[in-house]
Amino acid sequence: MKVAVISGVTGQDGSYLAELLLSQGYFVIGFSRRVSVDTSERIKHLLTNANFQFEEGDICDPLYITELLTKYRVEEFYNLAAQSHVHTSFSQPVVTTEIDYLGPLNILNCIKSLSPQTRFYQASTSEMFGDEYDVNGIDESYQDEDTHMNPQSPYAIAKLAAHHACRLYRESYGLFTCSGILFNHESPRRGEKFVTRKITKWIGEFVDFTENRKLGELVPDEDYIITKTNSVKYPKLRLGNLDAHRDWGHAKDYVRAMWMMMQHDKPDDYVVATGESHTIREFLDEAFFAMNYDGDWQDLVVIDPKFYRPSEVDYLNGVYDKIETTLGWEPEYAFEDLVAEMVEKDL
Ligand code: GDR
Repeated sequence: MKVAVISGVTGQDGSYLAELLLSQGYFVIGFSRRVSVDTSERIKHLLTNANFQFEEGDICDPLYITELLTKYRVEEFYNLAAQSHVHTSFSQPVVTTEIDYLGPLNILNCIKSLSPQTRFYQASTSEMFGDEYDVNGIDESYQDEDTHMNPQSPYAIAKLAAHHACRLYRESYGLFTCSGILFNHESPRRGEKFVTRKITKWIGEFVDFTENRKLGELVPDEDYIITKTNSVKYPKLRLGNLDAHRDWGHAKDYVRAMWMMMQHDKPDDYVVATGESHTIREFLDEAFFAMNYDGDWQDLVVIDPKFYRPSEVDYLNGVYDKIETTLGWEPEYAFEDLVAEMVEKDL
């Protein structure tokens, strides 16, 4: 039985990947770092599976990784653990660098010394492109594996360092290392601080609160949604920059891409994206459409400078030709279906 390790198994991607690997007959060891609250919500249904082992461990701890690699014959190691919130990385740059760069570097060193046959997957990100893009013959902007990278946050800088470490250990020591340059990927399991889930969760709670009461005409107010009859008073949805473009895919599609990279005979780096870019405004259009709201969502949303970042990534639109040609991967979920699924789950 193949043994796979997933760091950050309690996250959105970790939980979907664990399900996929178990369905493929793997023995899966998933770990995440100890915190005082229960974070196992997304993997609760896997805890009774005899082929799934959940542990507490930290990617930055050489002893833990050493013991893992000596105790088990690990064939595939997926590093999904990260401080993954871009905005947070501006206020916690050092911790972000420790987790997002020194963590994978620690794993690579342990693999190199103790278990060089172990295949390693690194969760790289479209944030590494920062403000860079290329332009094609029909004037469309895009990013692919050859686009120059100019990271715009401490998070992206740490991820880019790890991306290069991964390539270096492949080229210098012959390790099987792959980096997936994943564009934004969402699902009903997405963390509540990321913009898509923040929106759909707010919609779910708002609908619950109003209990089908028709809003009708609203009293103008900066912070609250107030109906003329006063039957509803509810805090507005507070968001930052609505004009950034993101290429949003479904996390389920993206963990399949991770696994496919690790099955190929040659390790490499791949962009994983949908090739479709939307603004946050367009996500809001689609989400309020899915909830059947008949008014103007702008009456329910307030722009709060608190959610603006010191530096923004304005435009992301990935070309996934390389992974499609080499591995036969393509996304199955359309943008509209993704938003509808997220809204439906939160309703
Ligand atoms: P991102 O995801 O930074 O792209 O990174 P996020 O959902 O946080 O932001 C997307 C865009 O929405 C704008 N925005 C807001 N974002 C948040 N979180 N909260 C808000 O209230 C808000 N209002 C507007 C942001 O400014 C941004 O432009 C995600 C993470 O999962 C990374 O870990 C991963 O590497 C990349 O996707 C690919």
